[in-house]
Amino acid sequence: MLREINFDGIIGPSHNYAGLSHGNLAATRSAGAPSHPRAAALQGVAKMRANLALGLTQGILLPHPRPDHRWLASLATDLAHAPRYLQAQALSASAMWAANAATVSPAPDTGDGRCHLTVANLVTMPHRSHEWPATLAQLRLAFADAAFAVHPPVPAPFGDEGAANHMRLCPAHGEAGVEIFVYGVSGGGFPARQHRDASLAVARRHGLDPARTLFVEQAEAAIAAGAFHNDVVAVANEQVLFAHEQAFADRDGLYSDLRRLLPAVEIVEVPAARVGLGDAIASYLFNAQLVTLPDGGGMALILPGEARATPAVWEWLQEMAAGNGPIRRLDVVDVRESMANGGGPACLRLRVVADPATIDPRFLVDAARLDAIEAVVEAHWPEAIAHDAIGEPALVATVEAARRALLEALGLVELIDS
Ligand code: SUG
Repeated sequence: MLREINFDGIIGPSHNYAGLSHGNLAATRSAGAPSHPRAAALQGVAKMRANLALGLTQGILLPHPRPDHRWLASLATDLAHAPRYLQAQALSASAMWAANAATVSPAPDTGDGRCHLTVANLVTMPHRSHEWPATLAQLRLAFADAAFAVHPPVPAPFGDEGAANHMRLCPAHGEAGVEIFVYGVSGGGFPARQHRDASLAVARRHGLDPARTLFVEQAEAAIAAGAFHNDVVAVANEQVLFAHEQAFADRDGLYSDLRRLLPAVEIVEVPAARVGLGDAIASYLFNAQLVTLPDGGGMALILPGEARATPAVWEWLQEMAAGNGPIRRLDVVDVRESMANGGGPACLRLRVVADPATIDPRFLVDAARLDAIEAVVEAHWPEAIAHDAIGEPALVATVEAARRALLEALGLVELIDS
Protein backbone atom coordinates (compact mmCIF):
# COMPACT_ATOMS: atom_id res chain seq x y z
CA MET A 1 0.00 0.00 0.00
CA LEU A 2 1.49 3.33 -1.06
CA ARG A 3 1.42 6.08 1.55
CA GLU A 4 3.21 9.32 2.29
CA ILE A 5 6.16 8.99 4.63
CA ASN A 6 7.94 12.03 6.07
CA PHE A 7 11.69 11.54 6.55
CA ASP A 8 12.96 14.14 9.01
CA GLY A 9 16.59 15.12 9.13
CA ILE A 10 17.86 14.57 12.66
CA ILE A 11 19.44 17.86 13.72
CA GLY A 12 23.16 17.22 13.96
CA PRO A 13 25.46 17.91 16.92
CA SER A 14 27.30 20.70 15.07
CA HIS A 15 24.15 22.84 14.54
CA ASN A 16 25.30 26.46 14.67
CA TYR A 17 24.63 29.95 13.33
CA ALA A 18 27.39 30.93 10.94
CA GLY A 19 25.35 33.17 8.62
CA LEU A 20 26.28 31.15 5.56
CA SER A 21 23.16 31.59 3.41
CA HIS A 22 22.91 34.92 1.61
CA GLY A 23 19.22 35.56 0.86
CA ASN A 24 18.02 33.56 3.88
CA LEU A 25 17.07 36.42 6.17
CA ALA A 26 16.60 34.40 9.38
CA ALA A 27 20.02 32.76 9.02
CA THR A 28 21.70 36.06 8.26
CA ARG A 29 20.04 37.65 11.29
CA SER A 30 21.23 34.81 13.56
CA ALA A 31 24.85 34.94 12.40
CA GLY A 32 27.21 34.80 15.35
CA ALA A 33 24.55 33.92 17.94
CA PRO A 34 25.17 30.91 20.18
CA SER A 35 23.30 27.78 19.06
CA HIS A 36 21.81 24.97 21.17
CA PRO A 37 22.26 21.68 19.31
CA ARG A 38 20.79 19.50 22.07
CA ALA A 39 17.60 21.57 22.34
CA ALA A 40 17.45 21.77 18.54
CA ALA A 41 17.59 17.99 18.09
CA LEU A 42 15.05 17.44 20.89
CA GLN A 43 12.68 19.88 19.17
CA GLY A 44 13.06 17.81 16.00
CA VAL A 45 12.30 14.58 17.87
CA ALA A 46 9.24 16.17 19.50
CA LYS A 47 7.97 17.17 16.04
CA MET A 48 8.34 13.56 14.89
CA ARG A 49 6.48 12.34 17.98
CA ALA A 50 3.64 14.75 17.16
CA ASN A 51 3.50 13.32 13.61
CA LEU A 52 3.28 9.77 14.99
CA ALA A 53 0.48 10.89 17.32
CA LEU A 54 -1.45 12.08 14.25
CA GLY A 55 -1.18 8.54 12.86
CA LEU A 56 1.44 9.43 10.20
CA THR A 57 4.32 7.19 9.12
CA GLN A 58 7.65 8.70 10.09
CA GLY A 59 11.18 8.18 8.82
CA ILE A 60 14.59 9.70 9.55
CA LEU A 61 17.73 10.81 7.75
CA LEU A 62 20.97 10.94 9.69
CA PRO A 63 23.42 13.78 10.34
CA HIS A 64 26.38 13.82 7.97
CA PRO A 65 30.04 13.42 8.98
CA ARG A 66 31.05 16.86 10.25
CA PRO A 67 33.49 18.41 9.87
CA ASP A 68 33.65 17.09 6.32
CA HIS A 69 37.35 16.21 6.26
CA ARG A 70 37.07 14.75 2.77
CA TRP A 71 35.74 18.02 1.38
CA LEU A 72 38.49 20.02 3.09
CA ALA A 73 41.07 17.60 1.68
CA SER A 74 39.65 18.14 -1.80
CA LEU A 75 40.38 21.84 -1.22
CA ALA A 76 43.95 20.91 -0.24
CA THR A 77 43.52 21.95 3.38
CA ASP A 78 42.38 20.57 6.73
CA LEU A 79 40.51 21.87 9.74
CA ALA A 80 43.62 23.12 11.50
CA HIS A 81 44.76 25.19 8.51
CA ALA A 82 41.51 26.21 6.82
CA PRO A 83 40.33 29.82 7.16
CA ARG A 84 37.39 30.35 9.49
CA TYR A 85 34.77 30.54 6.78
CA LEU A 86 35.86 27.16 5.37
CA GLN A 87 35.84 25.67 8.86
CA ALA A 88 32.25 26.84 9.30
CA GLN A 89 31.25 25.51 5.89
CA ALA A 90 32.84 22.14 6.67
CA LEU A 91 31.10 21.92 10.05
CA SER A 92 27.59 23.01 9.02
CA ALA A 93 24.71 20.78 10.11
CA SER A 94 22.67 21.97 7.13
CA ALA A 95 21.84 18.40 6.01
CA MET A 96 19.11 18.57 8.69
CA TRP A 97 16.88 20.32 6.13
CA ALA A 98 15.83 17.13 4.40
CA ALA A 99 13.50 18.94 2.00
CA ASN A 100 16.73 19.81 0.18
CA ALA A 101 18.05 16.24 0.11
CA ALA A 102 16.39 15.12 -3.12
CA THR A 103 13.48 15.48 -5.51
CA VAL A 104 11.05 12.57 -5.28
CA SER A 105 8.67 11.38 -7.99
CA PRO A 106 6.38 8.66 -6.64
CA ALA A 107 5.84 5.48 -8.66
CA PRO A 108 2.41 6.39 -10.11
CA ASP A 109 3.97 9.39 -11.91
CA THR A 110 6.99 7.74 -13.52
CA GLY A 111 7.50 5.92 -16.81
CA ASP A 112 8.85 2.71 -15.29
CA GLY A 113 6.54 2.54 -12.26
CA ARG A 114 9.39 2.99 -9.78
CA CYS A 115 9.69 5.78 -7.24
CA HIS A 116 12.56 8.00 -8.47
CA LEU A 117 14.77 10.12 -6.24
CA THR A 118 17.42 12.54 -7.54
CA VAL A 119 19.84 13.82 -4.92
CA ALA A 120 20.10 17.62 -4.93
CA ASN A 121 23.48 19.14 -5.81
CA LEU A 122 22.93 22.29 -3.68
CA VAL A 123 25.75 23.98 -5.58
CA THR A 124 24.71 27.58 -4.89
CA MET A 125 25.86 27.65 -1.26
CA PRO A 126 29.36 26.32 -0.53
CA HIS A 127 28.38 24.86 2.87
CA ARG A 128 25.59 22.85 1.23
CA SER A 129 27.47 21.87 -1.94
CA HIS A 130 29.24 19.00 -0.14
CA GLU A 131 26.09 17.41 1.29
CA TRP A 132 25.24 15.27 -1.70
CA PRO A 133 27.70 12.35 -1.33
CA ALA A 134 26.47 11.51 2.19
CA THR A 135 22.85 12.02 1.12
CA LEU A 136 23.36 9.69 -1.83
CA ALA A 137 24.87 7.01 0.45
CA GLN A 138 21.91 7.20 2.84
CA LEU A 139 19.25 7.18 0.15
CA ARG A 140 20.94 4.23 -1.59
CA LEU A 141 20.75 2.32 1.70
CA ALA A 142 17.24 3.35 2.71
CA PHE A 143 15.77 2.85 -0.77
CA ALA A 144 17.77 -0.14 -2.00
CA ASP A 145 14.61 -2.06 -2.97
CA ALA A 146 13.77 -2.51 -6.67
CA ALA A 147 10.73 -0.28 -6.09
CA PHE A 148 13.09 2.73 -6.15
CA ALA A 149 15.62 4.36 -8.46
CA VAL A 150 18.09 6.64 -6.65
CA HIS A 151 20.01 9.02 -8.95
CA PRO A 152 23.15 11.07 -8.28
CA PRO A 153 22.82 14.86 -8.59
CA VAL A 154 22.54 16.73 -11.87
CA PRO A 155 25.89 18.36 -12.66
CA ALA A 156 26.97 21.90 -11.79
CA PRO A 157 26.42 24.68 -12.66
CA PHE A 158 22.71 23.83 -12.79
CA GLY A 159 21.64 24.50 -9.21
CA ASP A 160 19.17 22.02 -7.76
CA GLU A 161 17.76 22.30 -4.23
CA GLY A 162 15.47 19.27 -4.32
CA ALA A 163 11.94 18.90 -3.00
CA ALA A 164 11.90 22.42 -1.56
CA ASN A 165 11.23 23.60 -5.13
CA HIS A 166 8.94 20.77 -6.19
CA MET A 167 5.25 20.15 -5.50
CA ARG A 168 2.91 17.37 -6.43
CA LEU A 169 -0.86 17.58 -6.77
CA CYS A 170 -2.92 14.41 -7.14
CA PRO A 171 -6.37 13.03 -6.27
CA ALA A 172 -4.71 10.78 -3.63
CA HIS A 173 -1.05 10.01 -2.83
CA GLY A 174 -1.17 6.61 -4.53
CA GLU A 175 -2.61 7.93 -7.82
CA ALA A 176 -0.86 9.65 -10.73
CA GLY A 177 -0.34 13.35 -10.15
CA VAL A 178 0.81 16.61 -11.64
CA GLU A 179 4.37 17.49 -10.69
CA ILE A 180 5.30 21.16 -10.46
CA PHE A 181 8.94 22.26 -10.60
CA VAL A 182 9.50 25.84 -9.40
CA TYR A 183 12.68 27.55 -10.57
CA GLY A 184 14.11 31.01 -10.07
CA VAL A 185 15.47 33.36 -12.71
CA SER A 186 16.22 36.47 -10.76
CA GLY A 187 16.12 37.16 -7.03
CA GLY A 188 16.46 40.92 -6.81
CA GLY A 189 19.98 40.78 -5.38
CA PHE A 190 19.61 37.34 -3.81
CA PRO A 191 20.60 34.16 -5.62
CA ALA A 192 17.95 32.12 -7.43
CA ARG A 193 19.07 28.70 -6.24
CA GLN A 194 16.89 26.46 -8.43
CA HIS A 195 17.81 26.50 -12.13
CA ARG A 196 15.28 25.62 -14.78
CA ASP A 197 17.70 23.28 -16.56
CA ALA A 198 18.20 21.30 -13.37
CA SER A 199 14.44 20.87 -12.97
CA LEU A 200 14.08 19.81 -16.61
CA ALA A 201 16.87 17.24 -16.18
CA VAL A 202 15.27 15.78 -13.04
CA ALA A 203 11.89 15.47 -14.78
CA ARG A 204 13.50 13.69 -17.77
CA ARG A 205 15.39 11.31 -15.51
CA HIS A 206 12.28 10.43 -13.58
CA GLY A 207 10.42 9.60 -16.78
CA LEU A 208 7.60 12.02 -16.01
CA ASP A 209 4.82 12.53 -18.53
CA PRO A 210 5.47 15.98 -20.10
CA ALA A 211 1.72 16.54 -20.35
CA ARG A 212 1.42 16.33 -16.56
CA THR A 213 4.59 18.20 -15.59
CA LEU A 214 4.75 21.96 -15.07
CA PHE A 215 7.80 24.22 -14.86
CA VAL A 216 6.90 27.51 -13.24
CA GLU A 217 8.94 30.51 -12.30
CA GLN A 218 9.11 31.71 -8.73
CA ALA A 219 8.21 35.40 -8.40
CA GLU A 220 11.29 37.60 -8.27
CA ALA A 221 9.57 39.62 -5.53
CA ALA A 222 9.25 36.48 -3.39
CA ILE A 223 12.98 35.65 -3.65
CA ALA A 224 13.86 39.28 -3.01
CA ALA A 225 11.66 39.25 0.11
CA GLY A 226 13.58 36.23 1.47
CA ALA A 227 11.82 33.20 -0.06
CA PHE A 228 15.06 31.47 -1.04
CA HIS A 229 13.07 28.26 -1.68
CA ASN A 230 9.52 27.91 -3.02
CA ASP A 231 8.50 25.99 0.11
CA VAL A 232 8.71 29.28 2.01
CA VAL A 233 5.72 30.61 0.03
CA ALA A 234 3.76 27.51 -1.06
CA VAL A 235 3.02 23.91 -0.10
CA ALA A 236 0.89 21.22 -1.75
CA ASN A 237 -0.75 18.04 -0.55
CA GLU A 238 -2.98 15.73 -2.62
CA GLN A 239 -5.53 18.02 -4.34
CA VAL A 240 -4.70 21.14 -2.28
CA LEU A 241 -2.30 23.94 -3.17
CA PHE A 242 -1.74 26.38 -0.29
CA ALA A 243 0.15 29.42 -1.58
CA HIS A 244 0.77 33.10 -1.17
CA GLU A 245 -0.76 35.34 -3.82
CA GLN A 246 2.73 36.57 -4.78
CA ALA A 247 4.54 33.22 -4.84
CA PHE A 248 4.66 32.70 -8.61
CA ALA A 249 5.71 34.89 -11.52
CA ASP A 250 2.64 33.83 -13.55
CA ARG A 251 0.04 32.94 -10.95
CA ASP A 252 -2.94 32.94 -13.31
CA GLY A 253 -1.17 30.73 -15.84
CA LEU A 254 -0.29 28.18 -13.14
CA TYR A 255 -3.79 28.12 -11.67
CA SER A 256 -5.44 27.64 -15.06
CA ASP A 257 -3.01 24.82 -15.97
CA LEU A 258 -3.77 23.13 -12.66
CA ARG A 259 -7.53 23.41 -13.14
CA ARG A 260 -7.18 21.90 -16.60
CA LEU A 261 -4.93 19.01 -15.49
CA LEU A 262 -6.59 18.31 -12.15
CA PRO A 263 -10.20 19.57 -12.12
CA ALA A 264 -10.53 18.60 -8.43
CA VAL A 265 -7.72 20.96 -7.42
CA GLU A 266 -8.46 23.23 -4.44
CA ILE A 267 -6.33 26.37 -4.34
CA VAL A 268 -6.13 27.99 -0.92
CA GLU A 269 -4.53 31.34 -1.56
CA VAL A 270 -3.47 33.84 1.07
CA PRO A 271 -4.03 37.36 -0.28
CA ALA A 272 -1.21 39.87 0.11
CA ALA A 273 -3.75 42.32 1.51
CA ARG A 274 -4.25 40.01 4.52
CA VAL A 275 -0.70 38.71 4.98
CA GLY A 276 2.17 40.52 3.29
CA LEU A 277 5.16 38.61 1.92
CA GLY A 278 7.23 39.96 4.83
CA ASP A 279 4.98 38.43 7.51
CA ALA A 280 4.51 35.23 5.50
CA ILE A 281 8.27 34.73 5.26
CA ALA A 282 9.14 35.82 8.82
CA SER A 283 6.46 33.52 10.29
CA TYR A 284 7.04 30.61 7.86
CA LEU A 285 3.28 30.28 7.42
CA PHE A 286 3.80 28.22 4.25
CA ASN A 287 6.72 26.19 5.53
CA ALA A 288 4.15 24.03 7.22
CA GLN A 289 3.62 20.34 6.75
CA LEU A 290 0.27 19.94 5.02
CA VAL A 291 -0.75 16.36 5.73
CA THR A 292 -3.71 14.09 5.15
CA LEU A 293 -4.89 12.57 8.39
CA PRO A 294 -5.74 8.87 8.38
CA ASP A 295 -9.32 7.58 8.45
CA GLY A 296 -10.88 10.48 6.57
CA GLY A 297 -9.81 13.07 9.13
CA GLY A 298 -9.20 15.74 6.48
CA MET A 299 -5.99 17.75 6.30
CA ALA A 300 -3.88 19.30 9.05
CA LEU A 301 -1.34 22.09 8.80
CA ILE A 302 1.66 21.59 11.09
CA LEU A 303 2.98 25.09 11.69
CA PRO A 304 5.93 26.63 13.50
CA GLY A 305 5.20 28.56 16.71
CA GLU A 306 6.25 31.74 14.89
CA ALA A 307 3.05 31.51 12.75
CA ARG A 308 0.90 31.65 15.89
CA ALA A 309 2.98 34.54 17.22
CA THR A 310 2.36 36.68 14.12
CA PRO A 311 -1.09 38.29 14.56
CA ALA A 312 -2.01 38.79 10.88
CA VAL A 313 -1.01 35.20 10.10
CA TRP A 314 -2.77 33.59 13.04
CA GLU A 315 -5.98 35.52 12.44
CA TRP A 316 -6.06 34.46 8.82
CA LEU A 317 -5.32 30.85 9.73
CA GLN A 318 -8.08 30.64 12.30
CA GLU A 319 -10.62 32.05 9.85
CA MET A 320 -9.45 29.60 7.23
CA ALA A 321 -9.65 26.55 9.53
CA ALA A 322 -13.13 27.56 10.73
CA GLY A 323 -14.37 27.87 7.14
CA ASN A 324 -15.46 25.18 4.78
CA GLY A 325 -12.08 24.50 3.17
CA PRO A 326 -10.04 21.31 3.06
CA ILE A 327 -7.64 22.30 5.88
CA ARG A 328 -9.46 21.57 9.12
CA ARG A 329 -6.81 21.45 11.78
CA LEU A 330 -3.86 23.62 12.87
CA ASP A 331 -1.06 22.00 14.86
CA VAL A 332 1.81 24.10 16.21
CA VAL A 333 5.32 22.76 16.81
CA ASP A 334 8.36 24.40 18.37
CA VAL A 335 11.36 24.19 16.02
CA ARG A 336 12.80 27.58 16.91
CA GLU A 337 16.48 26.50 16.80
CA SER A 338 16.03 25.41 13.18
CA MET A 339 13.82 28.41 12.41
CA ALA A 340 16.62 30.76 13.43
CA ASN A 341 18.59 29.33 10.49
CA GLY A 342 15.61 29.64 8.12
CA GLY A 343 14.36 26.06 8.43
CA GLY A 344 10.72 25.42 9.39
CA PRO A 345 8.71 22.21 9.86
CA ALA A 346 8.53 21.54 6.11
CA CYS A 347 12.26 22.15 5.55
CA LEU A 348 13.07 19.45 8.05
CA ARG A 349 11.31 16.68 6.14
CA LEU A 350 11.56 14.85 2.82
CA ARG A 351 8.29 13.33 1.61
CA VAL A 352 8.34 9.94 -0.08
CA VAL A 353 5.25 8.10 -1.29
CA ALA A 354 5.98 4.40 -0.99
CA ASP A 355 5.07 1.12 0.65
CA PRO A 356 6.87 1.20 4.03
CA ALA A 357 7.66 -2.52 3.64
CA THR A 358 10.05 -1.64 0.78
CA ILE A 359 12.16 0.73 2.93
CA ASP A 360 15.13 -0.27 5.08
CA PRO A 361 13.46 -0.36 8.54
CA ARG A 362 16.43 1.36 10.14
CA PHE A 363 15.21 4.56 8.50
CA LEU A 364 11.69 4.29 9.96
CA VAL A 365 10.82 5.24 13.53
CA ASP A 366 8.26 4.42 16.16
CA ALA A 367 8.05 5.77 19.73
CA ALA A 368 10.71 3.35 21.01
CA ARG A 369 13.23 4.33 18.34
CA LEU A 370 12.57 8.00 19.03
CA ASP A 371 13.27 7.26 22.72
CA ALA A 372 16.62 5.76 21.69
CA ILE A 373 17.47 8.82 19.56
CA GLU A 374 16.47 11.14 22.37
CA ALA A 375 18.69 9.28 24.86
CA VAL A 376 21.73 9.65 22.57
CA VAL A 377 20.99 13.34 22.01
CA GLU A 378 20.63 13.97 25.76
CA ALA A 379 23.92 12.21 26.46
CA HIS A 380 26.09 13.41 23.57
CA TRP A 381 24.82 16.55 21.78
CA PRO A 382 26.56 19.77 22.91
CA GLU A 383 24.31 21.98 24.96
CA ALA A 384 25.56 25.14 23.25
CA ILE A 385 28.03 26.19 20.56
CA ALA A 386 29.47 29.67 20.83
CA HIS A 387 30.33 31.22 17.49
CA ASP A 388 34.07 31.42 18.23
CA ALA A 389 34.19 27.70 19.16
CA ILE A 390 33.62 26.58 15.56
CA GLY A 391 36.67 24.60 14.49
CA GLU A 392 38.02 24.02 18.00
CA PRO A 393 39.42 20.50 18.46
CA ALA A 394 37.37 19.85 21.63
CA LEU A 395 34.12 20.70 19.82
CA VAL A 396 35.10 18.57 16.83
CA ALA A 397 35.79 15.58 19.09
CA THR A 398 32.38 15.97 20.78
CA VAL A 399 30.55 16.29 17.46
CA GLU A 400 32.23 13.24 15.94
CA ALA A 401 31.64 11.09 19.04
CA ALA A 402 28.00 12.17 19.18
CA ARG A 403 27.32 11.10 15.60
CA ARG A 404 29.06 7.78 16.13
CA ALA A 405 26.90 7.12 19.23
CA LEU A 406 23.74 7.79 17.21
CA LEU A 407 24.76 5.54 14.32
CA GLU A 408 25.59 2.78 16.82
CA ALA A 409 22.23 3.14 18.58
CA LEU A 410 20.39 2.91 15.25
CA GLY A 411 22.43 0.04 13.79
CA LEU A 412 23.79 2.27 11.01
CA VAL A 413 27.53 2.30 11.75
CA GLU A 414 28.17 1.42 8.11
CA LEU A 415 27.44 5.09 7.37
CA ILE A 416 30.26 6.33 9.59
CA ASP A 417 32.52 7.45 6.73
CA SER A 418 29.85 8.46 4.26
O1 SUG B 1 19.78 26.44 2.79
N1 SUG B 1 19.99 27.45 6.14
C1 SUG B 1 19.34 26.64 5.12
C2 SUG B 1 17.86 26.56 5.38
C3 SUG B 1 17.17 25.58 4.47
C4 SUG B 1 15.70 25.61 4.58
N2 SUG B 1 15.13 24.64 3.70
C5 SUG B 1 13.98 24.79 3.01
N3 SUG B 1 13.41 25.95 2.84
N4 SUG B 1 13.48 23.76 2.41
C6 SUG B 1 19.63 27.22 3.73
O2 SUG B 1 19.65 28.45 3.59
C7 SUG B 1 21.95 28.36 7.34
C8 SUG B 1 23.27 27.82 7.84
C9 SUG B 1 24.11 28.86 8.54
O3 SUG B 1 24.07 30.03 8.18
O4 SUG B 1 24.87 28.46 9.46
C10 SUG B 1 21.35 27.44 6.27
O5 SUG B 1 22.05 26.76 5.57
